[in-house]
Amino acid sequence: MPETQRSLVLVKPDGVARGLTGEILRRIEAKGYTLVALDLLVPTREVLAAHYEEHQGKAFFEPLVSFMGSGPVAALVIEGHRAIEGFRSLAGATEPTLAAPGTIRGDLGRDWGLSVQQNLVHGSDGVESAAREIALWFPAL
Ligand code: IDP
Ligand code: MG
Repeated sequence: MPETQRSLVLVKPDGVARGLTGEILRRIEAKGYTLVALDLLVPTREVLAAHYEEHQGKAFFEPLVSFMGSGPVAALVIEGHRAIEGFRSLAGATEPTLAAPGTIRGDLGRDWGLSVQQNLVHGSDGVESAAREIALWFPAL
């Protein structure tokens, strides 16, 4: 029986600032996933520190939290069979230089030589992280 999954997706501040929100949403919808929730907000440090708790202590943690709080982010919840894995596939590899052409990061992103990779999107990486992240960003869901 198909198991519907939900994933938390963020269009990061670089994606919103570059006017790529619509293009990224278009790719998600064209793939066939359903939008369940959508918000545009500047996230607080508290939310970002919790969101990226697995990366605390790493060299890029502070630059990452600073970058993610530098402007509006489009936060969304998407839904579909295997949507968690499917969005990670749409997004491509973390490093935009290595991300395959055809992916969001591969087609639209590049390395800017900064201390944190500005790679346009976040997507939950598993069922447990998706549940945790959706509760963090959309407590009403
Ligand atoms: P992911 O977003 O592909 O899941 P993670 O390893 O969870 O990648 O890292 C979270 C975010 O932190 C990345 O999307 C990227 O913006 C940034 N990042 C990860 N690793 C590095 C690094 O080695 N140098 C600079 N920034 C990094
Ligand atoms: Mg990750």
